[in-house]
Amino acid sequence: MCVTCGCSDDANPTFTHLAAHTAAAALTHSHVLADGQVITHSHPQETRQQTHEHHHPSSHAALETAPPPRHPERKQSLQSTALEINVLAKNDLIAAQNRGWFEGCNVLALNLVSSPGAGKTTLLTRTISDLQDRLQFSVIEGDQATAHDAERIRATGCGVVQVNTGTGCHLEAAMIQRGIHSLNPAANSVLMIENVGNLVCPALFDLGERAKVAILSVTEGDDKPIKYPHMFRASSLMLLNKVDLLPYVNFDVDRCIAYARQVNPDIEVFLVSATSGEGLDHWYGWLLETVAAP
Ligand SMILES: Nc1nc2c(ncn2[C@@H]2O[C@H](COP(=O)(O)OP(=O)(O)OP(=O)(O)O)[C@@H](O)[C@H]2O)c(=O)[nH]1
Ligand SMILES: [Mg+2]
Repeated sequence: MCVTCGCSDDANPTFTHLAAHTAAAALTHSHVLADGQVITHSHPQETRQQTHEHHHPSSHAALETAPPPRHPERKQSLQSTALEINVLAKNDLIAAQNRGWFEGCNVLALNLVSSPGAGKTTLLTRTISDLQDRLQFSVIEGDQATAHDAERIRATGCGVVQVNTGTGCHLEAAMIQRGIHSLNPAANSVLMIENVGNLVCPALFDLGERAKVAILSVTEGDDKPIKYPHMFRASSLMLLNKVDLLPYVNFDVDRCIAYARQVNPDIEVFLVSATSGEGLDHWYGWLLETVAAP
């Protein structure tokens, strides 16, 4: 469940490891139990159209067996708040496990966040192509549907797992844990995680990454950092992308940077164009420095 919008109550994530060309667990889905536990399993005999009943063990049996409350709405709201807290706590626990694994293997994991279409995949494919002689990359791609982005990453020769979140609007730590098992990133490599395009909910979910990198494109408006402050506060770096389009759009770069620093005084900012290549040296320099400074 997403504590911001509740979008993934019925999420049905699927994982596709393109390197192996298999739709792993195509019918696999996850349930969040009342105590925040996430259960992932599959029904091999079942088609997506069929409905089915689940009887999962719950350590929060009291929630299921309690008599009807006197004030059902208030009770429901309290239960929902408790569930949200548990979901985040569970996520944070798995994120800590992921972080420990990354640190143990000296893998730099970065969480790329932006609104849809800001240029995450374009920036990734360019970065991988330009730096593949110096760094080893693998990628976890998050999208609600399709493997389009994973196909683009695979064309660079890089190992990639596509996570389709179904109704979910963000990646969660458990999905990254599963992606790691499938990809098995090499020691001393870089794992790029492209989150689902959304400037709201991914800010809440720690994946175990070293840093969040926010990508904002100049076609989105210069006020986004102050309108969506949580994302820019949570990010170490903002890449202002599509600067090749600045002559054609009404976008005040200085105002945008001032807004970003207003919500996060420490945020670093680079102006880049993933298509023309302008400014990418700064991003590559940051990446190489971050790899070198565990
Ligand atoms: N002009 C220009 N276009 C860009 C730039 N970067 C990306 N684009 C274009 O923007 C569109 C979206 O790019 P993507 O890389 O798919 O964006 P994304 O953030 O991965 O999108 P989602 O995964 O759907 O959220 C594509 O048409 C890209 O060619 C850029 O620097 N300049
Ligand atoms: Mg993309």
